[in-house]
Amino acid sequence: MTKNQTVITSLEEGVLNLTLNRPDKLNAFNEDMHIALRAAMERAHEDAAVRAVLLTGAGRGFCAGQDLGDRDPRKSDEKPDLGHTLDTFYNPTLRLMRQLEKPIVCAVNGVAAGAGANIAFACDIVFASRSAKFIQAFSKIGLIPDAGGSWSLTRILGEPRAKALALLAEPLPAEKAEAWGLIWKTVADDVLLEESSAVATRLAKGPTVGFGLTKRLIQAAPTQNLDAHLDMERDCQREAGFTDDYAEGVTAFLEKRPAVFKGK
Ligand code: T3D
Repeated sequence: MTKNQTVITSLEEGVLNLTLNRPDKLNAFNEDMHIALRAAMERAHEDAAVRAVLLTGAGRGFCAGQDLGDRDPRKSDEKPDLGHTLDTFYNPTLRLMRQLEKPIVCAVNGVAAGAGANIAFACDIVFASRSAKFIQAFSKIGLIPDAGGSWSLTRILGEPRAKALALLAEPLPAEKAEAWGLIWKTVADDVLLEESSAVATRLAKGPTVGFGLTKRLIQAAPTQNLDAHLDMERDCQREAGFTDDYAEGVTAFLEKRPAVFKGK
């Protein structure tokens, strides 16, 4: 286990476990945490031993977005260039998460506010503890929903709900987020990590290339027509059919035994 200041990282059974670790600040992002999370996502891309990612938070919160202590207007006369901070920190990490052709499971263990909520929505399978809530806190401080929030909320929920969440900044309880299709599942607080970790481990033992191609297809679906998408499915299925895992899956079926996938 590697323990740095802000993101605890460990690799177990093919799962890269990432715990945002500034619990006294509800895991709000300072520069160190931005850099550590980005480095972890880069590792997830490059390290073949990583076949799934599990993201959670230490303490009672998942992530409270940007550390506002680092944005204190009383400490500087200069107005910050937040476009620059998005370019430098949030956007590269969000792109790495969406482009990662391995599953990312998120265990939202408590409040997820601002960019913290939207980072959770960028994951592939999101579990939340029953006591968790999601807050588009941006409007309370005069900002817009970032970390992909104005995109993901609109795509998943449609304009009416996306606008109400963003403009009112009211907490959305985990169970309602599940009912609205924003997350996969709400579970009891005391089993959150166990359940989400079991799913991440199961995914890490799966056909990684096929999972990556599936993620690519589903993410491309909203922006292309059926014709283009059918062509893309053909290309991805061709690639999947060339994997050792496909041969193993079919062999295992015919031999009436569980498949042992290698992620190749
Ligand atoms: O700047 C850029 O780069 C642009 C990008 C922006 C991205 C963003 O995410 S903007 C949105 C930033 N986040 C927020 O506005 C949320 C602020 N936090 C809250 O509204 C509340 O803390 C919560 C609703 C999340 C939770 O409330 P509660 O009552 O459960 O906890 P609390 O008492 O407010 O917080 C506990 C501690 O965490 C507290 O510290 P203390 O008083 O015990 O020393 C609080 O100050 C600290 N904390 C919580 N959120 C942040 C934070 N400290 C710094 N930054 C935070 N975002």
